[in-house]
Amino acid sequence: MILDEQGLDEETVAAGLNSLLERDITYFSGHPIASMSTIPHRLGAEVFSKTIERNAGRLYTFKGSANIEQEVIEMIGDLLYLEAPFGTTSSGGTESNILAMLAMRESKKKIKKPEVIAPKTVHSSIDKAAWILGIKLIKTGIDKEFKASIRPIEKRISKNTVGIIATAGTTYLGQIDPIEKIGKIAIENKIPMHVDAAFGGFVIPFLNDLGLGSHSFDFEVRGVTSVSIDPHKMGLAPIPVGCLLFRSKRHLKVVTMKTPYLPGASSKQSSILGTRPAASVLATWAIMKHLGRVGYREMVRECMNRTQLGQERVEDNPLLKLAIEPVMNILGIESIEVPLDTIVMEMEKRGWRMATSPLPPSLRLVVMPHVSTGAMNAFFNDLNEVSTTVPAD
Ligand code: 0PR
Repeated sequence: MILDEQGLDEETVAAGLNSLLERDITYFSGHPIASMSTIPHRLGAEVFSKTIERNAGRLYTFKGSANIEQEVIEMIGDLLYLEAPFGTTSSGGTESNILAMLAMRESKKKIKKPEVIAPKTVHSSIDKAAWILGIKLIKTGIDKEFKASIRPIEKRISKNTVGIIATAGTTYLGQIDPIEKIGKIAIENKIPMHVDAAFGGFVIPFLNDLGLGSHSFDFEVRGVTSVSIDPHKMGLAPIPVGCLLFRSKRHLKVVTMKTPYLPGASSKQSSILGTRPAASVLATWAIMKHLGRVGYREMVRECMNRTQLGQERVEDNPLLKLAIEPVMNILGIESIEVPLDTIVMEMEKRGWRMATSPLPPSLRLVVMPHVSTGAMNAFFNDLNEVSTTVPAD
């Protein structure tokens, strides 16, 4: 591909782009069934497209956007039981986790060989953060329900520990670690604790409301010092937008950089990115204002209804097995007869976009709002065919 000397007319460009984009499998097809993103809410998409030039890295110029970012932080604080939140929006769960671990390292600056303890089910962005920040990551064991075990965490605490991490809505199974018990350990040892609720943050509060769970996972738990939550997952916002909240101002302060040549609010940045879109943050504000708790609760209810349907379809097939009773809208499906790789290959041939998890070896199904009842049934009809070695007649 070359950069043409003479530009092409708009129609030719659009036609070329469209023919290349035909290879994308969009959420509208229902086929991506292992994605944590979804079709953004219409209102959010509209706000996004009208505000694409706003820069959340230049908050002195974009003062309105700055206020709106703060209101998003406050609304999310309200959702997560934190009256006076200190935080920042980010580009997503990875950036939020890097910042949370940076805060841990910086708030215990005297420790020269910092270590963070995390159960082995944490998302790969925690490994990435440890790598970038020069932190030693100590992975601890899990129980048979794939939740963090407590004893191994306690055992690995040392004079070098700068933080403990737990997950509320694990990537593989949507499992929730025992946050309260880990929070106690954090308090007893005066260690910061971060909860990665990138996926679960917009799910668990509504599961609790719906009587589909009773989980304390956020700032309600005293030992929790930071929580990350992604509007661009179950918050229905357009990519990219995450959010990281701290309980104390001090933790935000240690991840804030001053840029002396920029005026006012622009001189302070708590994100890793410099220039970054405000559009997805503004879209988040609009979606949260428009949906309210009732709107999100209904969305979670619908996703859980379809998760239940998936659970029943797995239970109806003796050659499939659920890794755990689903906690949220994620299903981990084990295959008893046919190897997972074969199933994936066969399902991909039928148009599905699949993902597998290593722990336990299973197919991963994330029942996002775009995964309709029709898509669920079509998926399980195909899965029934490929999960057996007996050919269909
Ligand atoms: N925390 C949890 C629990 C996650 O599941 C994810 C995303 C992140 C953090 C990172 O979020 P961002 O992608 O917004 O940075 N997990 C997604 C998934 O597993 C996407 C993903 C996958 C991201 C692999 C990074 C990656 O290396 O579907």
